[in-house]
Order: sequence, then C-alpha cells, then structure tokens
Amino acid sequence: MYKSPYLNRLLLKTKNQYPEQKEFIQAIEEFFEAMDLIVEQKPDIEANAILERLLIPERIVTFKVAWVDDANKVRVNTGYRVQYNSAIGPYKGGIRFDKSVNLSILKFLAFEQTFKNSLTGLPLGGAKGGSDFNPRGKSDNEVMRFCQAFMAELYRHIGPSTDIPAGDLGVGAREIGYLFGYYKKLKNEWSGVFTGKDVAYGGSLIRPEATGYGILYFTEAMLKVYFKSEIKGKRLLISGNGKVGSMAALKAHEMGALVVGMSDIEGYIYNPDGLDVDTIVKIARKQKTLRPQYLTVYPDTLSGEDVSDLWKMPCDIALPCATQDEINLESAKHLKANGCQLVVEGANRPTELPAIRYFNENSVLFAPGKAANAGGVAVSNLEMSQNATYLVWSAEEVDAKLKTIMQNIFKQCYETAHKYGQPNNLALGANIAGFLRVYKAMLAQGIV
Ligand code: 2IT
Repeated sequence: MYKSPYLNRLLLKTKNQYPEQKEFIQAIEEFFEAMDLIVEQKPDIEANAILERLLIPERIVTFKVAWVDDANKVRVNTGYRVQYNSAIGPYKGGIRFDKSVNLSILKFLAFEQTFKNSLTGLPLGGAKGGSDFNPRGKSDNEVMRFCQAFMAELYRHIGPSTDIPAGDLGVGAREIGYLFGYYKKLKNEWSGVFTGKDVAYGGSLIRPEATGYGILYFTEAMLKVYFKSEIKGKRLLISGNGKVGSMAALKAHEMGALVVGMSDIEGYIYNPDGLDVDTIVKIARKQKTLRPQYLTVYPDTLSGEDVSDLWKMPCDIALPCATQDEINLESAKHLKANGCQLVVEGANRPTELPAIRYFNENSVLFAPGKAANAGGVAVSNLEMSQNATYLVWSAEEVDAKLKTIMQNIFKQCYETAHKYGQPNNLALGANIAGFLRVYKAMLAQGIV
C-alpha cells in the first residue's frame, strides 16, 4: 500500500488489466515506491495523467518470424519491439533472443530502459525488443536466416532518428552483424541504426566493455562517497560470465580487487584468494562455461552446480550480472550474513523486490541496474554520435567519457536520495531522478 490513493488505484488497475505480466507489475510496484514521495508534492503529475501515460508503451509491434532450419524444417517464432517512451530522444534499447522472452519481460525491460536512458543525461528514449528464439546450439547459417527474417519486419519500425536497437542477452556481435547487414540492404542506406556494431563497420571502441566497466566506475564512486574507501583489495562475487560479467571482472581485476567467485548457467566457482581473471575472460570470449573449463586449468577450485550457492560465499561486494530475479530474499540474507556491504546490479533487475527491501533495512548499500549498468547504453550513444559525424574516437576518449557519465549518474542518484530524506536509498534516487527528466519533457510536449 502506498500513501497516495492515486498510486494504489493505478497499481490495482494495472494488476487487473495485465494479471499475467508479473515482471512488468513488479517493475511498476518498485517504481511506485519512489513515486509515493513526489506525486503529492507535484500535482501536475496526476492532473496530466503522467503515470497513466507511462504505464502504456507508446507502441508495441508484435510479428511473426518464419525461417527454415538446416534440416529444411520450417520454424516460427514471435518477434517484438516495445517502443516505450520517446519524450527525451529516439527509442533506444537492446534486442533479446532467449526462449524466456515474452511481452511482460520486454515491457518491464523497456520501462526500466526509459529511466536508465534518462539518467545518462543523453537524448535517448526507451525501448526493448526481441524474440523467443534461442541462438544456443544453432548454426551460423540458422542464426543468419533467423536474423534476416526478424529484420524483414522490424526494419519498417526503426531508423537512425526513430529507434536504434542494440544487443542484449543472446544478441552479440554475430547477431548484430546479420541484423545490421539486412537492414542496410532493405533500406539501401548506411546509417548508425544499430549500436554494438563491430569496429570494422562503425562500432565504437569500448562498447563491448562499456557495461562491465561502467559498473565498476559506479561501484568506485559509491565506495568513495559512502565508505571513503577504494575498490583495491575488496572481495567480489560476480554472477554471469557473459558480455557484462566478464568485463566487470576484468575491470575489477585491473583496479586491484579480488574476484573471489563467479557463476554462469552451469554453476559457480570460488577461491577466497582470488580467481584467475584472464582465464575467466578467455572462457567468456569463447562462450564456454566455467564448469568444466576453469576447473580443467585449476582443478582444486571450490565449485558447485547450484548457481544460487554463489551468494552463500563470503564477499565485500556482490555484482549480479546474469539476468532478472537472481537474488531472492534468502540469497540476500546469506550475502548480509557473510559480510557483503554493497550490491551493485549489473544485469537488469537481478534482485527481487523483497531482497531489495531487505538490503535497505539491513544496511547493505544497493545500486539498481538502471543506474549502475547504464554504461552500455551510454556508450551506444557515443557510437551514434561517431556514426552521425563520420568520426572515430580513440578507446581512451570513449573510456574517459564513460567514466564521467557513470560518475554523474551516481551523483544524481545520491543527491536525489539525499534530497528525499533517504540518503542510502540509491534505488529511490535513481527512480526519482530518472523520472523527473522524462516527466518534464512530457509536460512540455503536451498531451501526445
Ligand atoms: O540493457 C541495456 O541497457 C542494453 N541492453 C543496452 C542498450 C543499448 O541500446 O545499448
């Protein structure tokens, strides 16, 4: 229950309208906790139905993707693009290929992306898309045929000043290449309509590293302000050894932290003296799993197949970088009991709401993904800027801009949390700061 009857009414309406969309409803529920502090102070919000308008994406495109596999069998998947909000810039957000993809997950991700993109301070609206297609185990040709069939519809709805997709789970350099190539062929134009492209054809240096590096820059800023301390010597647990987790591990290692535990879909590995990050990054680049690959090199490493057991290991900082809903209340209690002081979300909403509340009530500092993992989309914007001007920036230049953006995001979250009387509640700061910019833009643009 919120203080505000307006919010209670809206949540109930959303639950009744979309009872099956549990991820989307969870995202709204958490967001409304922050809105509860401002809706009464700012009557313009209710008077202009700002939240009602924010509960419905501006456009959802759903389409059939039919393709032929290597055995000549016809396959059919569902494709989606949720164009959530364009108040502050063109729609921007990743494409996810995973068997779990459905409208609830994409609406929740697009909703979160809207506020994440707002926090970057850059002109980027929010979107997300994808398909229930699973690229795992498919041949390159199958992935190419699927990507072309997907783009054969999506190309009508995107463009360099309309909607600029990027990668997400299951969509990496290979998929982006095929998607971009087919868009270019259909439109007969080379425009920076996709980000995360290879540097050979318009990609930005540091884009592959950006989300992971950004998380560490954000963590560094948190440690400095809240603990007057630095990352050197801190013990980290990182879940997920994909694009985000592996690059977070690399930056953490460079900064002198000890990556003591990591996990992926097959299980976890742990060494209290620190894992060998170079080996971990090599495994990630080959898209292999830690068990057995890491264990082949270091057979004495403690490991297990239950991924959630990672959160039972002692650490100072936890970086959940795999996917949504990885840390439940029980894992949150284990983390606290074993010394964890900081949880920084690398994935999109990996922490369940009861766990977030537990961290807040038990002095574990928590940073939400929409703030901490915004480095990826921020460097996507830098890629768009380079494409639009036909320039190429050096890795140092991009990295320095990324660092400044992450420090600014932290500052906004911290100052807003302070202003609203809960200085340790960075989720509250992120939600309010992200919302205010979108709200001001919506108000200025009238009822559209
Ligand atoms: O969740 C995310 O921020 C992304 N998948 C990256 C989005 C982007 O447009 O770079």
